[in-house]
Amino acid sequence: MKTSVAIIGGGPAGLLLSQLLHRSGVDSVVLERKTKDYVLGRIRAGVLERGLVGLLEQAGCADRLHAEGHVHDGTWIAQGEEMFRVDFAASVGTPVVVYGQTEVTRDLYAAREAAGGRFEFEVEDVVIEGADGDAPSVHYSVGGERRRLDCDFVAGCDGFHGVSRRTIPEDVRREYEKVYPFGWLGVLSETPPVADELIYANSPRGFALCSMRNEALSRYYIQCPLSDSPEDWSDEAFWEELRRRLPSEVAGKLVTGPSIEKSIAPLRSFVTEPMRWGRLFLCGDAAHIVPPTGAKGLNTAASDVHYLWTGLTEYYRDGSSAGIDAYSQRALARVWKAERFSWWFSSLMHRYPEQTEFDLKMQTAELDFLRDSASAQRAMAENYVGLPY
Ligand code: RFL
Ligand code: PHB
Repeated sequence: MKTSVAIIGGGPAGLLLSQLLHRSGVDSVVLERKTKDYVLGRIRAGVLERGLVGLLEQAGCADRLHAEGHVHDGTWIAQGEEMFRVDFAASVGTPVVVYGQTEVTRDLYAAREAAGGRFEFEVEDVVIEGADGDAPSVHYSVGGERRRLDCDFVAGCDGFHGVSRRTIPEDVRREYEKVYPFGWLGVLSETPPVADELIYANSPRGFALCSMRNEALSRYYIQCPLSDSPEDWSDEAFWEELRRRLPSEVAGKLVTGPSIEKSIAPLRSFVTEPMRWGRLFLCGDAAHIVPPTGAKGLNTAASDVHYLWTGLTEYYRDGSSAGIDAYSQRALARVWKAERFSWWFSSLMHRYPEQTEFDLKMQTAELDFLRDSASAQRAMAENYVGLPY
């Protein structure tokens, strides 16, 4: 098989890139390790920046997002029994949209299928060859049969555990990592959300987040030790702990019900540099991970896709390599700012095992400053709604 861009990974980054390239007249093939149903079953991000919404519009995949997504003009921050609101609309004039990653992925698959996009599912033993030369190829097995895809470029959109990043030689690659000493236990339930907007809560018992997917579907998280597993938490124990971490006024309104998904995600900050090696480009979680506080994971994958899509379009349309040559530097410049914001917001909201009395005072002072200062709120809002591409 032959194509212009071989895309490894059929998650949101790979699908969005494939669809945008298609709209620019550039051919691609998406290779995915799992089945489509498996990919659509993963419950992940829920908050979309304006940049991602704009890309989905350009991809021709935003109709359902506009019909069913919820525009949020602000968010609540709880500090023990107190709550204050950061008003995105008043601070920076831009909202965010609450629409699940699962739905984004579903819309992208539908668009690729309608356009006759080429996929290979359940691919195994993927090997990228010749990325440092002029004629790369991707080799993989499907149902025990070895196949070969020749291409001009390879886009490594295969997430944190994929093969693309590891294809870059170790002496070229530099990795930066911070592992946090806790995880997030997340629950999805068919109950009405406790509030119209998200609530990020800093409590003496640890962090909690009240989020949602729609009027009838809620997503809640609590900080938990890394040694916990979802089976350790009955639904009752989860709801009880969540209530204890929220201001009592909010806790009193919480509608509980059976969980339809329950999982624990560890928190990590990670960046690999560079994001390009020859004709191989890393995109999204394959190149970087952020802790979910601030909802930057999916949105940062989207900004990578923007830089790579525009670079490849310039290459095929104008014969210019300027955009692809600048890709790694442009993407990383924005990635590091998202890393900083996610690290800052995580540090502000969680309880750390080694936290001293002084550290706790610093957290309180920082939260007080955010509550009282219009410029601090503006800085937070600017980052939360997404820095420009
Ligand atoms: P994905 O979504 O991981 O997709 C990568 C795809 O590549 C496939 N793959 C391979 N395909 C072919 N060959 C191989 N060798 C392959 N190896 C892997 C995988 O099956 C998968 O389909 O990465 P992408 O597209 O870069 O998208 C990034 C986002 O998914 C990610 O940043 C966010 O979901 C992160 N994240 C969250 N972000 C938020 O903003 N808010 C959240 O609440 C949130 N929750 C989460 C998350 C990530 C999680 N992970 C990675 C475990 C919760 C979890 C559990
Ligand atoms: C979610 O709804 O899953 C969500 C929202 C905001 C975050 C993280 C996760 O910061």
